[in-house]
Amino acid sequence: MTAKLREIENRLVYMSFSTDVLHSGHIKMIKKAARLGRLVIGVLTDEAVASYKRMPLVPFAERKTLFANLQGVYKVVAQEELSYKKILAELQPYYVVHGDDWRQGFQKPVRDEVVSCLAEYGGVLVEFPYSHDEKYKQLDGRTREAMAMPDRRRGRLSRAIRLKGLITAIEAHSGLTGLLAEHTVIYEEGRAQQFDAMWLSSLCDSTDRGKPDIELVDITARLRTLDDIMEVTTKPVIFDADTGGLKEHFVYTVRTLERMGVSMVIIEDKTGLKKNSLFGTEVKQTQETIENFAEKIAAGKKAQKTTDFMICARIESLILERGMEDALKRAHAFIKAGADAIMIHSRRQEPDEVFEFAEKFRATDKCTPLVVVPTSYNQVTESEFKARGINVVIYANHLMRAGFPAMQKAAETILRNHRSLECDEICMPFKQIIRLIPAE
Ligand code: SPV
Ligand code: MG
Repeated sequence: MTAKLREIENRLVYMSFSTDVLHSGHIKMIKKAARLGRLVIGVLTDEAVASYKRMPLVPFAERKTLFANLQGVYKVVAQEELSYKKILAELQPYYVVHGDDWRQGFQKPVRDEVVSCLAEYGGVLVEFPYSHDEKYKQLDGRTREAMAMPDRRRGRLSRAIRLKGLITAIEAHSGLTGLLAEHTVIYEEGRAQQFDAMWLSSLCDSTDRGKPDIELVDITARLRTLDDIMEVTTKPVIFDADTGGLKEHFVYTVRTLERMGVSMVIIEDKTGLKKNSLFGTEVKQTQETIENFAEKIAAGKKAQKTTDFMICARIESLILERGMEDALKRAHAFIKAGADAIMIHSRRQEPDEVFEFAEKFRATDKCTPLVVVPTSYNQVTESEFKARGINVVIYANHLMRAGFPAMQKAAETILRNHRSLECDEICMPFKQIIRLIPAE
């Protein structure tokens, strides 16, 4: 064999994969790529996949094994970032192979970076035509359906917190708002930005029914809303269970939520007639004793059947102006009773007290997830929360608050004009609204 031939055969060819499902289209591409030289497959780590699309269904180790056992694959490596920059600098492959679909759309910035990395050392980009086969779309649909099943959905919240450090949740109070939470996506620097989870707010569920947020909308009614949302979505759910009710009732709530696939229930340490926290001390609200609330948490933990269901204790000491020491004392006591996470709530305009709590809490507890609801101190960005040791940011009422003024304006516009023509410009075209719900 001539030296030239050997050199050609030994050329490294690099392809990167994030897919959960390997189909014949991928196999075809892999076969073609393997003919170019020694094929190295970069498998995106779970962290990398979660950071730019959704949580992977199949964990990294399994995806890696899958590729390692394919014919024509020389080696499998971990690609730790969406960007190819680091891995290309390390491997310096002669070829990078990709489908041509990334020439446009949100992956273009990633492609542009690959092109400039290859130019630095004279590498070549090979793009194979991307296959838009209907059957691959169906496969993807089936993967999504599997993600909606309770056992698949439930554990994804704690996994996402572990992988990403900080996750976000947006409120949903109906099937339609659930669809928005599920599908709203924006593209930024080659990444698809979307919400990780949904918040089943008691405030929004009550408001949507024209009722006050005082546990009047009971758990049976709340479960109806939950089921409507779960029917049309796949993302993990954080359920606002108010005070959790009586300990004897809470154990049933835990089992039901767990069975339905909810990932986390949050209960607040109040007793008696619960009022919304944003009222603070303007209304009469009573905080539960540490002992009683700890007992409720312990009973809930004992009742659950799986290991991935989380009970989060929500502390109202700052809302009710009971002080930082009380909030911290409660946090430690509730964790001792079995709480898997702590939500610290505040209604101040400034984040100072939440930051102080996080700092003091993290001084002794590095790992219990911390949850915040920054409705009033909404100037803080997600990256700042992350830097301060917060793990879950809940946007608790924004779809409800955005929807109501739009509906009110439409109603007033019709009344003012005695017809609906003028209203059209603020309404979604009816041709679009009938397509809003995806057909089976
Ligand atoms: C809710 O959304 O129902 C909450 C958060 O419990 S708050 O309204 O801020 O109390
Ligand atoms: Mg609530």
